[in-house]
Amino acid sequence: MYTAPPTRRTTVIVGKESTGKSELAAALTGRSPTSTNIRGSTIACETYQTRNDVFIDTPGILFRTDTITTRTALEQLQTHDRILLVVKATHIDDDLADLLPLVAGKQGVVVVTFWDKVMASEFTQQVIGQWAQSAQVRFMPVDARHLNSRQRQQILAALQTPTKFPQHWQPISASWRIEPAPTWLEHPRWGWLLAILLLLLPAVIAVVMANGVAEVLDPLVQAGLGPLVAALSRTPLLLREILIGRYGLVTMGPLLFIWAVPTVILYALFLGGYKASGLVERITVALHPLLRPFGLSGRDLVRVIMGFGCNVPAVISTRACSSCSRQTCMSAIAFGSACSYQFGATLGVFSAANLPGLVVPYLSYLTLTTLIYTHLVAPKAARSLHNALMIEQRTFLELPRWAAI
Ligand SMILES: Nc1nc2c(ncn2[C@@H]2O[C@H](COP(=O)(O)OP(=O)(O)OP(=O)(O)O)[C@@H](O)[C@H]2O)c(=O)[nH]1
Ligand SMILES: [Mg+2]
Repeated sequence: MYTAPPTRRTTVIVGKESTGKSELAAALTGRSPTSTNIRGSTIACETYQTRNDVFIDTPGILFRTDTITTRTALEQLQTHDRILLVVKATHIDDDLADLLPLVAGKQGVVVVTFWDKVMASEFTQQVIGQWAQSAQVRFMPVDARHLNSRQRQQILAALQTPTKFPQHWQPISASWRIEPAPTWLEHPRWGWLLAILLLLLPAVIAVVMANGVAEVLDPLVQAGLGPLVAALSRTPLLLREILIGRYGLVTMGPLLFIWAVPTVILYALFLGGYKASGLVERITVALHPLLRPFGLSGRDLVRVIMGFGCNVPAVISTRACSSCSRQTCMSAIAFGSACSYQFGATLGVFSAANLPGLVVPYLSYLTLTTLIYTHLVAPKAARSLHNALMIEQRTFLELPRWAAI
C-alpha cells in the first residue's frame, strides 16, 4: 500500500563563517548538497534533504562587513522559524552575544562545534549545562568533522521538539577564548615574505612536477600521432596547414594538453590542500596590510588566485567579499587571472621553449600590473587606512583531509 511521505521539517542552519555548518549539514543528513560548495565556503544557500528533514545550510554570517552572502543568510532567518544555531566553542562568548539576538523568539537548538579544541573538562561541561538550564535551550557540543551516531540522533531528536531562543538572556561568560597558535606567518617583519613564498610555491612545484610528466608523455604522444600525421599529409594545402602545420590542431593540440593539463590539475590540488588546511586564510591575513593600498583584502586575493583554477567559481564566490571591494576583486580576476587555461598554457609554452625559469618574471609582471590596475579602479574609501570592513580572523591549521581537497 502506498504511504505518502511525511511532511518534511525545514531547519535553517546559521552561524558565523567557517564554524562547521556545512560539515554538520552533511553529517546530519549523510548527503551532499544539491548545489556546489566552492572551495569550502558556502556562497549560496544549499539544501540537504532526508525523508523527514530539509536542512538549509546558509553562508556564514560575517560581522563588521557587508557581503551578499551575509544578506542571504539573514533572509533565510526571516523566512523560517526552526533554527540550528552553530557557535564555535573557541569563541563561544562572542558568537552567543552576536548571534542570539538574531534568532531570539525563533525555535531551535544550539550546536557548539570545534569542541575538540576545548578541554572537555568538568568545568566546560558545567558551563554548557548552566546555559542550557538558564536559557531553556539545548546546547550540543560536538566535533562537526566526526559526528558520531549518538550525537546525530540527539541533535535530530532535539530538533523534533525545539525550544524558543530567549529574548533577553545574558549567558554567564565562559571565560575561555582559544586563538589559533601563531606561526611564522604572523611574524611582524617577515610574515608577508613567507606568505608570498608560500603562494608562489604551488606554482613552482606544479610546473616542475607537471613538466616531468609531460617530458615523458610528449615523445610517446608524438610517436602515436605519427601515422595520423602521415595520413593527413595528403590533404589539400590549407586543410593540411590547419591540421598538421607547425601549429596545427593535430600536431600542436594534443601537446598543449600534455604540457598544460598536469599543471592545471596539480595547481588545483595544491590550492585545495592550502584551503582545506586553513593555510590560505593564514596567508591572506599575513598579506592583508600589503593589499589594502590597492583596495583589496586577503579574502579578495584568494578569489583572484582561484581564478587561475577557474574564473567562473572565482567570480561567483566574490559574493562573500565585502561590497566595498567586490567590484575591484572581480576586475582583478578579469585582468590578472582571466582564464583557467592562461596559467597552464603559458607555463606549458615556457617549458616547451626550455625556459621554465620565466615563470618568475611572468608572475611578477602579472602581479605588478594587476596591482597597478586595481589601485586605479578601487574606490578611495576601500583603500583608506580606516577601512576595517575587510579584516580577517586567524583560522586553525590542520592536516588537509583528502575528502575536503
Ligand atoms: N577542529 C574542527 N574543525 C572543524 C569543525 N567543524 C568544521 N571544521 C573545519 O572547519 C572548516 C570549515 O568548515 P565548514 O563546514 O566548511 O564551515 P562553514 O560554517 O560551512 O563555512 P562557511 O560556509 O564558509 O560559512 C573545515 O576545514 C572543517 O573541516 C570542528 O568541530 N572541529
Ligand atoms: Mg558552509
